Amino acid sequence: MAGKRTFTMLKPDAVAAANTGAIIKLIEEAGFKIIALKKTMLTPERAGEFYAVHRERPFYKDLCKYMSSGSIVPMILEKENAVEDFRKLIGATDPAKAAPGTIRNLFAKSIEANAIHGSDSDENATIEGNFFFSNLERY
Ligand code: 3AN
Repeated sequence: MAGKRTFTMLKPDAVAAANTGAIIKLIEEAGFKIIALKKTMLTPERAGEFYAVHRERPFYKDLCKYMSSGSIVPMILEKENAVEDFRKLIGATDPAKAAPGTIRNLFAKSIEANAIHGSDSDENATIEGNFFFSNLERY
């Protein structure tokens, strides 16, 4: 499945602002098929595990606190060239730098509360998808 799937997660700011439906509409209109989806919440410990690569960064502690502050919507998506195309659809990490029309440009509140996550490689898409979903061979 290399290159065909990516992982995304609507963050607490987007879910709390009732933007779940609007963002999913943009994702589907861009040609991504939803393979798996759920609404759930992370504990600070689970958020820390998910963002372990950022352990040494100054924003790590706040990020874990923020990511466990409300509901999230993790999803696995399918499309040709999924990882790269999805990163284009969501825009830059900092919403002030996100291109017009991208999901972060439209919905993100700040560099931390930036509405949505998108995997940065095929390898991480698999790891992150497996973090939230099991039995993916059935999807
Ligand atoms: P992206 O989500 O665009 O791949 P990463 O992987 O560099 O960006 O960062 C992961 C998450 O950490 C971001 N989505 C954002 O919530 C948070 N983050 C990144 N950089 C900063 C920063 N300078 N200050 C606060 N939070 C940040």
